[in-house]
Amino acid sequence: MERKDALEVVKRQLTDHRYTHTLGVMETAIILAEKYGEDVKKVEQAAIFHDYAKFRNKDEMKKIILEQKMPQILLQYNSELWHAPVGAYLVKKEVGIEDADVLNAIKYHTSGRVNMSLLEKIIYVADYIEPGRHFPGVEEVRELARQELNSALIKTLQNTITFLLKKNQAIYPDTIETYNSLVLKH
Ligand code: DGI
Ligand code: FE
Ligand code: FE
Ligand code: FE
Repeated sequence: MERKDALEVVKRQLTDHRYTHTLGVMETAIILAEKYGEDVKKVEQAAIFHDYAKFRNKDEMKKIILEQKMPQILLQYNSELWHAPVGAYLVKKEVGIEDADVLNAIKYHTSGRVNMSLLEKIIYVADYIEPGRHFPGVEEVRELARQELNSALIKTLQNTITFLLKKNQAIYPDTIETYNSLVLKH
């Protein structure tokens, strides 16, 4: 699918603010793809569709998680986590995207997972550092991303986990396991 058509499809699913975020993720992810040697068209597609399900209602997402036999543990955690696996499912079903790596980059863009592919890492980091993001510490991650992708990924996970802890939120197991696996490997 051409970039223009893909953007038109996703725009209908998103608010203006979230669409602008999506353009930022696309731009950032392409820069990372060129730097780290990933397929630019795949990265572009994953970035465009990563938040496809962000505004689906919770009951619809819950039904999909139940019916598609996704990890039921998701339902115990913040519903903010649901749009990633549900998005991968819907992008395949409604848009016809079949590339497994692209679908996994969408599926794991919120939690991460152990042994992420290069494409998955690029989308995860780009989502955090795109130009529209203004989290405390984001500039440090932008600098790390210019040097070494795994360091940027670890810092993103650290910041996210710290943010969740401060808000008294539960940490999803994949998030912790992703962090641990990277720190132990590094
Ligand atoms: O969809 P975006 O806002 O672009 O970003 P995202 O999909 O990376 O994250 C969405 C939200 O999910 C964000 O507010 C933080 C939250 N989140 C990420 N990891 C975890 C989490 N929430 C919980 N409870 N546990 C996690 O491990
Ligand atoms: Fe998201
Ligand atoms: Fe993210
Ligand atoms: Fe996003």
